[in-house]
Amino acid sequence: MQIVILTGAGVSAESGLGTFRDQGGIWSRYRLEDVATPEGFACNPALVHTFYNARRASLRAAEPNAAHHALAELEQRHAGRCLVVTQNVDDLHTRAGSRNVLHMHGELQKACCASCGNRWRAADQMHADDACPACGALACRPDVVWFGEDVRSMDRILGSVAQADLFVLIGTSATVYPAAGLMQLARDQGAQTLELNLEASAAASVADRLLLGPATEVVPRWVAEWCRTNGLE
Ligand code: BV8
Repeated sequence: MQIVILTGAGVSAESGLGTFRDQGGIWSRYRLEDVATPEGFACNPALVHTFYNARRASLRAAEPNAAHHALAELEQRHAGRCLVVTQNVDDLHTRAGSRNVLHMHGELQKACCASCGNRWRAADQMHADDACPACGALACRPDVVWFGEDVRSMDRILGSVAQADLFVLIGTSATVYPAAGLMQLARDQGAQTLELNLEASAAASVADRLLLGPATEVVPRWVAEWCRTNGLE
């Protein structure tokens, strides 16, 4: 049984990391166009670095929550047939112990050079006049995917979705593509579909089953139920 799990900001909400579109979310405090597009970065790199420096600081103070740990435990028990595809740029799935994780929108803890493509672990604070450690260009940026940029590992994601027997959507509003279309794709290719969310996402009509509640409650409960049902005590 191949399981593909798509997570969004809701899985990290109870770790204290903000979501984007909820009441008081990140997009109510920053204009997406200013801080999450290449155009915004070209126009004001200092503002974009300030935005991501603040998010890196929040991440340093955050710990994985019961939802991250439950998904890591599921991967352990269901050896090698469980993939987490996350829209999140935080590293909480990995820090909880998940090994099979694809960051389709990049990683906050990494930096890259827009000139030579070099990648390295980001400093806590990045600045517009940082020089690339490899080529020296003043073209350092957070290693995240902005709007209008191609998402990462899409071939691997599509291959896994095509093989999925079960697709689980957790803590995402399903409003950003191509992530938002993955549950429909999985269903079209024969997978069972499940949504675990605080509120029903825009893709909820595609879910065979919908469990509403905070991730730290519904995710561990579902993992325990799934393991019991599949003889993985
Ligand atoms: C691309 C950067 C090809 C990193 C992000 C017109 C129509 C359709 C599509 C498009 C269009 N015009 C352009 C597009 C494509 C565009 C897009 O989809 N735009 C949208 C806005 C319409 N997509 C792209 O550009 C993507 N690239 O398509 O490339 C291309 C090339 C050229 C031109 C066009 C296309 C790139 C998308 C990646 C953008 N980068 N972030 C960062 O800073 O983080 S996206 C951003 O939104 C984050 O990555 C975030 O992960 C993502 C999705 O948000 P969610 O995770 O869902 O968070 P949200 O706040 O929305 O929802 C929270 C959820 O959690 C809710 O459901 C809530 O109920 C739940 N929740 C809250 N608390 C809890 C909880 N659940 C459980 N427990 C709780 N306690």
